[in-house]
Amino acid sequence: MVKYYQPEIETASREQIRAWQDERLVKQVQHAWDNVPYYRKKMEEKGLTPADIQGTADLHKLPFLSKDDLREAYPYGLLGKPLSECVRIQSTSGTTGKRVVAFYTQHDIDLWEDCCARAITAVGGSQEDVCQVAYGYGLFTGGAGLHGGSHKVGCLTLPMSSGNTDRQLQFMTDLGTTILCCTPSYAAYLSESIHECGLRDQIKLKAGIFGAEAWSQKMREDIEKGLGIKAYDIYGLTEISGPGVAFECQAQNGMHINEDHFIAEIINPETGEVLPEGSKGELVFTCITKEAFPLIRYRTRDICILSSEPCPCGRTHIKMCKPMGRSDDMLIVKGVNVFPSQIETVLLEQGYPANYQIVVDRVNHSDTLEVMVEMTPENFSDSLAKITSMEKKLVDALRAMLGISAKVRLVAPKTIARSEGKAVRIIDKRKI
Ligand code: DLL
Repeated sequence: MVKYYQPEIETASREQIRAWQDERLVKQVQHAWDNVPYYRKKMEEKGLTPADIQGTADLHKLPFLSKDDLREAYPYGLLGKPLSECVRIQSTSGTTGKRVVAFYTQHDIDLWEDCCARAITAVGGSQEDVCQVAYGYGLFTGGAGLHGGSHKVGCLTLPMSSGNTDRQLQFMTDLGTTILCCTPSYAAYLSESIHECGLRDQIKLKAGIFGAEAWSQKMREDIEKGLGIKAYDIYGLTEISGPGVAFECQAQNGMHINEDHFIAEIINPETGEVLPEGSKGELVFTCITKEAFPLIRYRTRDICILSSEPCPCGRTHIKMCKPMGRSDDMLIVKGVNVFPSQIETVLLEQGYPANYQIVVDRVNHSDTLEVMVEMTPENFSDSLAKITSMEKKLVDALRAMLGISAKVRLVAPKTIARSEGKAVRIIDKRKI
C-alpha cells in the first residue's frame, strides 16, 4: 500500500466531502472573524456575522478577497495566527508591485506537503523513486512544496533548484532520477539538452510533475516523447499554499482539487456571480484548513472549468481543467481578447517549439502584435524566400485562430533566452 494514497479521503463519497467542507467552512469563518480584523470588516460591510454561515450553501454570501486586498493588507493584515506561531513565509514570483507574502504555521506546512505527497503518489511515486526537484527553491513555493512532498513519500530527494543544467543532467544520469519536478518550459529545455548531449539512453526518468505556468497538450506530447516519460500537470498558487492545490492522476485528464482542504467555485469575473459546474469562469478558492493565512473566497484570476465526472482513477475529488488563461493577463489587442495559450497552440500545431515571445505595442494609436518564434533545427533556413513563406503560413494560422493579424518573426534556433523558472513570454510595451 502506498503511504500517501489516502483512499478514505481521496475516494470519499461526494456527500462525505460536502460534510467535511460544511463543517470546516463554519470553523474557518469563525477563525477569520475572531483573528483577522481585515476580513471581519469585510463581512461586517456586508452585514454578515459567522452565524449567517451554516455550511457551503452559504459560501456565496461571503465577500471575495483579491490580490488587491493582499497588497492593501501587506504584510501582516491577513494573518490568522500570532507571528510567534508562524514558521515560514513564501512569496510570489511576480516582479511588479508589492510581492504577495503568505504565512504558514507548522500545521499549514504539514498539510501543504501532504498535498504535494498526494501529487507525487498519484503519478506512481513511492520510496523506490529518485525525485529531482528542479523548481526554484527560496521564496517561490515550487521547490519547497515538492521537496516536502517528496520527503513525505519517502523518495530519495535531489534538491537541485532550477538552473545549472549541466549539473542537473549529471545528477539525473549518475543517480538515476525517476521523477522530475520543474516548470514545463524547463522540462522542454532539459529534454533539448539531453538530446544534444546524447544522454537519452542514460536517463531512467518515468514521470514528470510540471506546473506553475500554462502549457498545452501539444507541449505535453513533445516533452513525453523527448524524455520518454508521462508528463503530469500540477497546479497551485502561493496565496493558497503553493503547488498541490490540484494535481493530475494517471488519467491525465484534469487535476483533482484537494477538496478536503480547499473549496473551489467558478464565478463570472465581471459580476462575481457563482456559475454552475461545467461553466467557464474565474476560479475562486476558500482554504478550510489553513491557520496562518486563512483566505476565504480568494479570486485566482485563472480561467477554468470544473468537473465532477467520475474519474477512472477512482478519486472523487472534483477536477479542474488546465487553466485556460487569466482574467487579468488576457491581452486585448485591437479590441480583441487574445490568450497567449491560443498563440502557443498555433505555434506547436505548426511544428514550432514552445520557445516564443509575444510583443504587443502601440504605434500611431493602433495596437501591434508580434510573435517571435524560433525555427527548429529541422526547418531552419537562411533563405529569405523560404523564411518569408514560412512566416506567411504562420500569419495565416494565427489570423484564423485569433481573428486579428499578427506579425511573425522567425529567428534562428536558441536565439530566445531560455527560462529556468517561469518563461517570460509576453512583453506588453503599452504598459511600460
Ligand atoms: O506557481 C505554484 C506552483 C509551483 C504551482 C510549482 C505548480 C508547480 P505562483 O507563483 O503564486 O505559484 O503562481 C500562481 O501560476 O494563479 C496560475 O496562473 C499559474 N499556474 C500555476 N500552476 C499552473 C498550471 C505557483 N499547472 C499562478 N498551469 C496561478 C497553468 C499555472 N498555470
